[in-house]
Amino acid sequence: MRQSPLPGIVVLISGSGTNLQALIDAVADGRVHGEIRAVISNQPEVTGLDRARRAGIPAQVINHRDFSDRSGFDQALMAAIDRHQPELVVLAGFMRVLTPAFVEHYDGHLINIHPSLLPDFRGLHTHERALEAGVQQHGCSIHFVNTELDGGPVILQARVPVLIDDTPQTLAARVQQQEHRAYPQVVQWFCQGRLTLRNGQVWLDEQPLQAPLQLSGPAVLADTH
Ligand code: NHR
Ligand code: GAR
Repeated sequence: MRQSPLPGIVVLISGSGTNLQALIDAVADGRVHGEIRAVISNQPEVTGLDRARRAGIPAQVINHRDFSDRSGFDQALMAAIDRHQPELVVLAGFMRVLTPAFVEHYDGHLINIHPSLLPDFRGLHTHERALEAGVQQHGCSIHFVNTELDGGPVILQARVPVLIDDTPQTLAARVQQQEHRAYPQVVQWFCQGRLTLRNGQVWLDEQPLQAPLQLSGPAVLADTH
């Protein structure tokens, strides 16, 4: 029997693309019922572009340095994305702040993974700041993007302990293992039509979330990225 077309996904990256790889792997082994139609990077020659090409996904660079202002870059990005008519746009280590025009264009169809337990440590250098603050727990948050930077409604968080001898690098690696579990789960909920944004609130399975969901349980397989 012919299946209905899979929901289309466009992934925006700026770097190594390990979250992209987690999504590619999840699509390949049937944990995400979606189709990654394109990967777009604002940085040329990053590893994430190779990951896309290796998976047979169209990979494109739109270099923000080629534009004189943010709105010109965002307009070009929107045109490139809309060619693929995606249901979902996924920010996966994407490092450029997006204009309100961009965010509003994809309202309810744009998600980000941020390396902290929001609302703590919005912005950049989150692992350094978590260590400086002396928190005992850290982690990642997946949220719908709105015009408030890292301030959109949170869908799912995953927590890790902070260890006494952690460096920003060791802490980042522990957080990223959880990112690679959490992001495919959220993308799958969206692809299944179970996850929506309504009037600024996250809904899962026809229920509004009263608080962010928490990913629990140990990773079953060692993370190999
Ligand atoms: N755009 C909007 N409107 N809202 C959000 O919540 C966004 C966003 C764009 C990206 C990711 C975010 C993160 O998870 C994200 C969330 C980049 C910066 C930043 O300051 C801040 C937050 C995030 C991403 N970028 C610098 C800039 O001038 C450039 C830094 C660099 O190139 O290294 O855009 O943390
Ligand atoms: C991830 O840890 C992600 O949470 C973070 O960058 C890393 C990207 O890794 N995102 C941000 O800092 C956004 N400002 P990846 O390219 O290997 O997926």
